[in-house]
Order: sequence, then structure tokens, then C-alpha cells
Amino acid sequence: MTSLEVQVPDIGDFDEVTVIELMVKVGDTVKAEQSLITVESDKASMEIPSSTAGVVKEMRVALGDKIKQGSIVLVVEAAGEPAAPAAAPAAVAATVVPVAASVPVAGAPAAAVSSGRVEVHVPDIGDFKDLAVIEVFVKPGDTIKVEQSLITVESDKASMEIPSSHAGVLKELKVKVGDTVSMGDLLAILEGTVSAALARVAVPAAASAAAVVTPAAIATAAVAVLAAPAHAPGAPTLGLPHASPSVRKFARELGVPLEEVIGQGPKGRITQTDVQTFTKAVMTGGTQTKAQAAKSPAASGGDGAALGLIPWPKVDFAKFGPIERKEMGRIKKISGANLLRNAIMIPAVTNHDDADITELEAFRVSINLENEKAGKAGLSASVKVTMLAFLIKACVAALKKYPEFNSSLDGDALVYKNYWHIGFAADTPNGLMVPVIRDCEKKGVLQISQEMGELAKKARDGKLGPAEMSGATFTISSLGGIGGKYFTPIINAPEVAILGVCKSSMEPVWDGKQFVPRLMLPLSLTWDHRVIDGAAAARFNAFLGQILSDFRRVLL
Ligand code: CAO
Repeated sequence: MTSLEVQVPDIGDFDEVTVIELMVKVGDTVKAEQSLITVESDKASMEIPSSTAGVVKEMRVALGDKIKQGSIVLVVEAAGEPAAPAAAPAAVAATVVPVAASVPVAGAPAAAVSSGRVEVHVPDIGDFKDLAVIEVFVKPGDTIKVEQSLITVESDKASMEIPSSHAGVLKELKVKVGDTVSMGDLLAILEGTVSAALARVAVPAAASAAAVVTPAAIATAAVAVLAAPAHAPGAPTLGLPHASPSVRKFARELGVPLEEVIGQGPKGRITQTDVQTFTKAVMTGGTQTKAQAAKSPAASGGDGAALGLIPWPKVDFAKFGPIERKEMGRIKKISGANLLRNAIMIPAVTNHDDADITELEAFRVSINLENEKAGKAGLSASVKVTMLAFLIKACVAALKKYPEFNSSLDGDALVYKNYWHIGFAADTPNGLMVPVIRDCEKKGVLQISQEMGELAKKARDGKLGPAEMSGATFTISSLGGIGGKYFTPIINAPEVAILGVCKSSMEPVWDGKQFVPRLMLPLSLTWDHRVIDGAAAARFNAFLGQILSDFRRVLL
């Protein structure tokens, strides 16, 4: 048995970092490469791995300590030889090496310039594998600079932007949002006069050499770590928050659970203001943290155990037949957590009704025919008017007549909004998203149809920004293009109602004398019983039905 000191490895450009989390304690048995502590600079947070296996004898760092490359983290009674490639600083630095001959070594004086095609691969990103592409910044035809960010990828430990190793014109982009990538995967093909980056990125063949995830591997690979949550290994990563280390620190100081904060910053990132807003809402009773909700007798958002429920069934499905396990995507995880909270916390009731849209549909079809003709004749841009756009206008009229449907609960008060921003559920390959059309009371059906088309496309392409998904006062979920009769949509908190719409069908309707064929649209209005009562909901649906059967009423 030998006592070995584990040091901070080469952490790239970071001079001095603060210890923000201790992941082991004296007496723990650690494996080689197991994360020992988390450190944070103003740019990134990262976990420092052990260079050897053994039992922790002594901790040499404490929370808040400032440490740098070479600082001793702890002393272990080593069980065997230190892991070969890990954390003596020199060894780590040596793992990140430029391999492709065309890529000059870090610190080489000049960038190489050549003509032709060059492939840009995912650089050495440590042992992160199958990272989800969550953002694409460039498109074919763009002129790319060396180290310009091409995409953002995300694992359960970090989000990072992947830079281009070369400059040139982007000929082909080989990835899209939703794909997963690993080190060495082909990202893009550049053409023209391509100049190579100084080799701060290790290219694919370096993989075996740089097989250890080390901060050095990340920092030296010129990867900007945007969000590396300081969580204990194995902690839940549902709805992984994006936030800079300084915001994380701020949230920690206030005791704010970052995963419950909605990010309003660029790309959904959580900003300091978001943390402040969340804190204020909790302090004023406008919202509860999950921990508070779980403790509350009226209980709600906690896990099943906190609610006194029996545990979720754990079944070995493979015992009954072949299975395939697939992790859920990020959007599904986030929307799932929100839906669960809303389903549990809101005493929701759904009223079903039918609206006669016979004349409205005939009008919509005639408008579309006219538009199509005008479009073909080059007289105007052809916008397809959708039933959903009429529904939005009709809902705005109903929301104005029954303003509590356009309100939100804030503690014991109701906030009535004098704006009518309508969200609509969009089915996308990545999961359910709710883009928002703003100021619908000021817009016509044509403009709403056009904006809806654009927003739905952006949602499907994974290009919706957070601003385009926030601020809704009421939501419509239309399954009309698919089918079904009625359903019970879940309210999108902090809204207090949502309208579900299914496929219209011809039905025999009694007009007082006889049955006549009418096109009937099934409506399902879910409402928060704390704010709205059944009579108001029935009136809302009836009014909506009147407008839809005679759209001139919108003008009244
Ligand atoms: N009744 C009958 N037909 C309808 C209809 C209705 N209520 N609503 C739409 N249609 C028809 C349209 O007229 C269109 O037919 P044509 O192509 O012949 O003109 C067709 O269905 C396709 O419509 P669409 O669904 O593409 O367009 P939309 O404007 O109705 O909806 C959008 C757009 C983004 C809401 C839709 O694409 C979508 O994503 N719907 C799913 C929403 C969802 O998942 N909700 C569930 C949330 S809870 O899990």
C-alpha cells in the first residue's frame, strides 16, 4: 500500500478555480477517474477526476478553496498502480494531442492555409459520447471562421459549443438538431481557401490517447462549457438546466433549485434575473419549489413517496420478451416534468361541447381557393388559412367576454392580463412544443395563419427561441388534422384554461323540424377550478360555439 497525492491536472486556460463541491470524503473507496470534486471558474465548472484507485486518507481541499493545476486535492492509500493516462498534470496535458497532420500544434505560430475540401469532425471532448445536438448555428453557404461555433451539444453533465477547426465556406452540414454525436463524427465539409485552426482541438485519431475525461481535454479542445451542473454522480438529471457557473453559484447561495427555474435567456439559458424572479415568486407565494409542494398537505408536485403513494412499479420487462431501451429526449423530459406538475397541482375539469362550423368551413375553403388563385396569378403571396387561426380569433373574443379565462393565479390574487397571446400545441419530432402568437386581438386570420405556419415550422426544425414559447395567456391544442372526438388537455400553467379541438365531422343535427347534416367541431375545454367554475366554463364553450357558427359575432 502506498500513499499517493492526487493533484489538479492540467485544466487548460483556467488559472485558479474555486472548489464548489466535494464528491468524496475520508474513508471512501474511489476508482481511478472517479470524480472527486467540482471546481468552478467564471467560465466553466468541471469535475476533477482521481488519477488512481484507493481509499481516501486525507482531504486537502475544502469548499471555497482556490486551487490550480498541481494543487493537491487529497491523499489516497492506493490499491495498485495509478491509472496510466490520468491526472498527473503532465500526463493529462499529453493526452490532448493534435493528430491530423494538417492541424498544427497548439501554440504553433501560424494557421495553415490551403485550398480544397476539408472535413470538420467533433474534436476530443473527453469520454462524452452520444451527445445530443441541441442547436445548429450555421447553414450551407455560410463563411466559417476558425473556432466559430458550429453547433451546441449536450450531455447530462455539460452543454458545449463545438467550434470549427478550419475556416472556409460551409458546403455540407452533416448533423441536425436531435442527432447525437461523439468524438470523431463528421460535422461539416468546408471548401474554398480553408485555413486550419491552431491545434487546440484534438482530432479523431487522438481518441485513444485522450480517452480520459479531464478538464484539460475539454478546455484544450477549445470547447466552451456552458452548463456543467454541479451535481453528485447519479443525481437526477431531468430537465437539465442551462446556466453559467456564476448563475449556478448565485442560485446555490439563495438555495434555489435551478432545475425548477424557467430560463428566459438566449437559447433557454437561465439568467440571474430568472433566478431572482423565481425567488420572488416563491417568497410571495406565487409558486412553490417541489420540496415545498411535497411537504404541503395540499400536496402536489413532490414524488410519489412524498405524497405517501406506493412506489412506482419496477418491472424487468425483458423477462417477458425482447425489449429496447431508449432515453427520452431533452424536450420530452422537460415537457413531461411540466405536465406532471400541472396535472397534479391544478384541480382541472374538462367540459366537452360541439360547435357548428358548417358555414365557417365553407368560408375558409372559399378563401383558400381565392388565395390560391391570386397566388398562382402572382397577385399576392398565397397563405393557407387554417381552422386553428379562426379558433384563435374566436377564443380571443371569448377570453375578452370571460376575462378570468385569460388570468393567472398569483398567491391569493388573480392577475388579469390585458393582452391576448395565444399558444398552440405543435407536434414535433422532438416532442410537444407550444409556440405563442402575440397580440392576437390586433391580428387578422390571415396574419395569424401565416405566423402559425412559420412558428410550427420553426418548432419542427427545433429552432424556436424561448421568447417564442413564453407569455401565452391561453392555449389551444388541435388534433383536428389527425382525428379523434374529445380529449382532456392539461393546462399549461400559469394559464388557467386550455381548449382542445378534435376533428370535425358531418353529423345529423335537429333544427327543430328535421335532422340536417352539419359540420360539427368537438371542443374540450379544461379549466382550473380554483379560478373558474363549471357554469362559466359552459358559458365560455357556448359563446365559442355561437361565434364559430356565425363568425360575424366576433365583430360585436
Ligand atoms: N377538423 C377537420 N379537419 C381539420 C381540423 C379539424 N378540426 N383541423 C385541421 N384540419 C385539417 C386541415 O384543414 C388540413 O386539411 P387540408 O390539408 O386538406 O387542408 C389537415 O387537417 C392538416 O391540418 P394541420 O394539422 O396540418 O394544420 P392545423 O392548422 O390544423 O394544425 C398544428 C397545425 C401545428 C397545430 C398541427 O400540425 C399540430 O402539430 N397538431 C398536433 C397538436 C398536438 O399534438 N396536440 C396534442 C397536445 S396534448 O399531447
